[in-house]
Amino acid sequence: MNHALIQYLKKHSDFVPVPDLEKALKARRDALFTDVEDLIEEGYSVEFHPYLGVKLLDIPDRLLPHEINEDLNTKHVGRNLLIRDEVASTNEEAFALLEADPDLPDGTTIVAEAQSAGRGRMGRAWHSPRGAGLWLSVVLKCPVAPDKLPVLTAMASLAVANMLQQFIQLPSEIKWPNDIMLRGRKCCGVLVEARSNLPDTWVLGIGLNVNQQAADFPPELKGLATSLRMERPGQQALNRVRVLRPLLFYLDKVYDLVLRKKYDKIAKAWAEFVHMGGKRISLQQGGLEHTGTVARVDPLEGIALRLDSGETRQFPAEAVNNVRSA
Ligand code: BT5
Repeated sequence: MNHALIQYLKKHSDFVPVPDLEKALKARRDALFTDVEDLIEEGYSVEFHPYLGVKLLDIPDRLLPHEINEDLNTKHVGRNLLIRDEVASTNEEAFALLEADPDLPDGTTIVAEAQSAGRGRMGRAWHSPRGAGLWLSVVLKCPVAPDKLPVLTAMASLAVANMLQQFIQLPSEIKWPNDIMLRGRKCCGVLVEARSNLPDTWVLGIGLNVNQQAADFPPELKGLATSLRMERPGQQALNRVRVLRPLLFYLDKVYDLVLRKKYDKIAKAWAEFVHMGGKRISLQQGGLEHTGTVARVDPLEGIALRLDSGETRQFPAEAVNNVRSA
C-alpha cells in the first residue's frame, strides 16, 4: 500500500489533480493509478475524476494498524498494537503473549475483528460478531494494591464514557461495576483479569458494540444490549477506527492517572457518569439476592445498599453480579 499517497490525499479535502500527485510523490501516472486501485481494493473509498483528479472519501472500516496508529501519540496504550483477524478471546490472546514473552511492553493492545469465545465475568459469554464492534485487550504493567484493583475497571469505563461523550456525542451511563449503558441498554462491558504467575500485570478487556443493528443480537440480548449505531441519530454506522483511536487516547490519559496513583481523581470523574445514587436495585452475592436503595457508590469501595431491613451493607464489586433495577 502506498502510504505516502494516503497521507497526501488525507491532507486535501478536495480532488487532487493527477499532475500534482505525480509531482508531490515523484511517481509516474500509471504507477499512481495502480496504487489508487490497490487502495480501493483495500477498502478505501476513492473518487476518480478524469479532469479533477483523485479524492479520498473515507478510510476502510477495518482494523488497519497504520490507520489506528497514525499520530496516535499515546505514552503507553496502543504503542505496541497487535491486530488479529479472529481469536477465541483477546484477553486469552494477551495472556498467551505474556506467557511467551513476559517482557511484552506495558500498554500492548490487541484488537480482533472477531472473537469466537469472547468472555465476560464469572464464566459468562460476550457476543463478539465480526466487524461489528471493538473487541480489545490492553496489557497493563503496574503495581496496584489488591484493595485498589477495581480502579482498573473504573479506568476503562471512564475512558469509554468520556470518548462516547466527546467524540460520538452520546451521553452514556456507567452502571457499577463494569457496564456502560446507553438509554438503559448495555453497549460495553469491561473485564479485568490477572494470573498468579504474572505479578503486577493486568489484562484489561473491553467489548464495545459499534455497528450492530437490533436484529444482529441473539434473542437473549434483545432489549438488553445496544450499539453506538442503534443510538445515533439516523442509525448511522461508524467507522470503528474512528472510535478506537479516541478510545486508546482516553485510556492512555486515565492510565497515566493510575500510574501516578491519582485514584481519587479517577473516582471523581467516574462518579459523574454514575447515576445510581438513591435508586432501588437488586443484586446477587454468593447466590443470595439483596434488594435496597443505593446509599453510595464508589469504584474502590463498591456499593452501599440500604436494605429493606434498615441495615446498610457494603458490597464489593468482585463478589457481585446481576445488578438491576428493582
Ligand atoms: C462483561 O461481562 O460485560 C465484560 C465483557 C468483556 C468483553 C471483552 S471483549 C474483549 C475482551 N476479550 C474477552 O474475551 N472479553 C473482553 P459481564 O458483566 O459478565 O456481562 C456478560 C453479560 O453481558 C452476558 O451474560 C450477556 O447477558 C451480556 N452480553 C453478552 N454479549 C453482549 C454484547 N455484545 N453486548 C451487550 N451485552 C452482552
